[in-house]
Amino acid sequence: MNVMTETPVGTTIDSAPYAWPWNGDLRPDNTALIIIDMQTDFCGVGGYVDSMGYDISLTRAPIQPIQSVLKAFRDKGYMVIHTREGHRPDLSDLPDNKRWRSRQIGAGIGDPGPCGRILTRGEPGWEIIGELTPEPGEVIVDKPGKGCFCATDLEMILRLRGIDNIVLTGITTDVCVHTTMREANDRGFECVMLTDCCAATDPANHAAAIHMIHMQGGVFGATATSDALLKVLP
Ligand code: C5J
Repeated sequence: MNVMTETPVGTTIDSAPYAWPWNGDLRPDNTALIIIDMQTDFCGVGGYVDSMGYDISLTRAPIQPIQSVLKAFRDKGYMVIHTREGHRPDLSDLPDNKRWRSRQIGAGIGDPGPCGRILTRGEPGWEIIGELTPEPGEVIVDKPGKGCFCATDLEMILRLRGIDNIVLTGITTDVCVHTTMREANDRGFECVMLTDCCAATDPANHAAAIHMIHMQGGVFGATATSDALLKVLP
């Protein structure tokens, strides 16, 4: 029988292009929620995304669905990880080309803005938004890049906790979430992206990012809605 058509024993969710996780092994002990870059710089007034002229109502739309997933994961004892994109105040971890590009669009990383220095650690804009404030005991990963595994200790933290499955939420679907999903998939983690818990600065890019995941039988994993996950979360 084709592996894709086998029904795994255990718990799976209504996801595409296959019932996730692939082996039905979905438990609090082996599954982590990652909430990516829900910072004022990405979804607050005067932050990086706002300064670039993009519509922050798009990047704010996932806040409420993420809150629901976060509550369920906390209540059931799952691992929760938050990430923040940002650079050291001395900008020693900011590549010149990244800074140059951000200045081309009027939101220079490290430059002063309405929420402090843009995408700079310790500044108000870099903080995680109040609606999704991490609780004591939850891991916070600071990253200088788009992917959460690049130049961070995330992989070590996941391996030490015995995590196999990763539930991806946050912003933006096509940049930091997608990059992280690809990095995690290459490391052997089983990933699902919750479509209503992610957003892009362009809805077409959000849709395209989902479509890419569905290729090749789930080339990076699967996608689902938060409702589909919450309905069966053990
Ligand atoms: C971007 C992110 N888009 N969190 N960062 O620059 O996706």
